[in-house]
Amino acid sequence: MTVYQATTSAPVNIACIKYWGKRDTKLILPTNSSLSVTLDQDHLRSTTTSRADPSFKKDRLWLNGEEEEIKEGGRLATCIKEMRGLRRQLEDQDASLPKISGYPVHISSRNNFPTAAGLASSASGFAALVASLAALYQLPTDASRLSLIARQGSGSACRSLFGGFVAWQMGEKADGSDSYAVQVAPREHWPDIHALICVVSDDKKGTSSTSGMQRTVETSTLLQHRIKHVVPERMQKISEAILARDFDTFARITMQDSNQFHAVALDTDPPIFYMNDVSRSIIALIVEYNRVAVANGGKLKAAYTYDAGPNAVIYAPKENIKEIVELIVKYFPQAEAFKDPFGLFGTQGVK
Ligand code: 2P0
Repeated sequence: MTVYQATTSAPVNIACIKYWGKRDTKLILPTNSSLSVTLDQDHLRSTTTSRADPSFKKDRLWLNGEEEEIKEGGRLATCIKEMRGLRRQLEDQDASLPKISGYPVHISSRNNFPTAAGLASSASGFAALVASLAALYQLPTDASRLSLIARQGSGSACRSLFGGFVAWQMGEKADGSDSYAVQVAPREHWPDIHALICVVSDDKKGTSSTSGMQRTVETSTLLQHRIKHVVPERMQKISEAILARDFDTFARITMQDSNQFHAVALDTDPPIFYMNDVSRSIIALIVEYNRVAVANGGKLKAAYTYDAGPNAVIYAPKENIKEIVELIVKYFPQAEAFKDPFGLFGTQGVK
């Protein structure tokens, strides 16, 4: 008997220009474009196995070994339905293909890092889900095409289908057909950039991104300014900086955009705080590190960025990483304790 099963994995991505706000909550269409770096370390990935079998009674999904309900009309159901639809189209065109689109699927997904700690588990999770169904159904793997479906699982997931430097173009159409991810440059274009992840806390975050960003859309006037007058130019400038391997500009824009995202969260009613005192101390440390470099006639040496949680991600050229780790361990001696449990503290290559 033929077994129809496929396993794939997808990495976490960390945004330099942040996605925060939807203009369509069902299709997950954003209020601004965003840009991220896909991490290429083995220990920041979701790995997903999908299996189609006529003996299964219904579609089921397990996340880190715990079964999750696949709610009708929900994000998981939408992604599975869309992928199944693409398989059905292939089967309609080619009668020799086995009709596995009619079989229920069982899906098992595992993250090798703490879920919901502001480390974008939904991004790698939905990207791995879509990639694994694409492999199961033997669909042509055009990553931008798949990103349209991963986007409907979780917005940031569309960016994890590519390695390297990735833009999610917000698009204009009401049906979302032009809201997908494209690769700005592959990892090999700029291998010198590394990401250092400092796990300040691995607790589940207080306000989920989905509900937090909707509250921001409804209440923040600063968000409207950001959408119209800030992000379009930053997308352009940071893309140029990546293509030119200009770390100074890349770092400046990355830090500005992290700051504005957290300002927009604070401008939400009621306000949302994702960073804590340790997060802010790490910002102060990086600001001082850069200030000294510039005062000595040099350029910026590191850039911090924070997502919907307190953990710091620091981008820097490889030659600076050792010095930055030493600085952090000096000022945050407890950082040593973070090294082992999840292996997240250390240099992370980016793909
Ligand atoms: C980002 N974040 O661009 C931004 C920065 C968090 C801060 O994408 O509702 O989990 O599933 O589309 O993708 C978090 O948002 O939200 C996010 P949904 P998602 O990475």
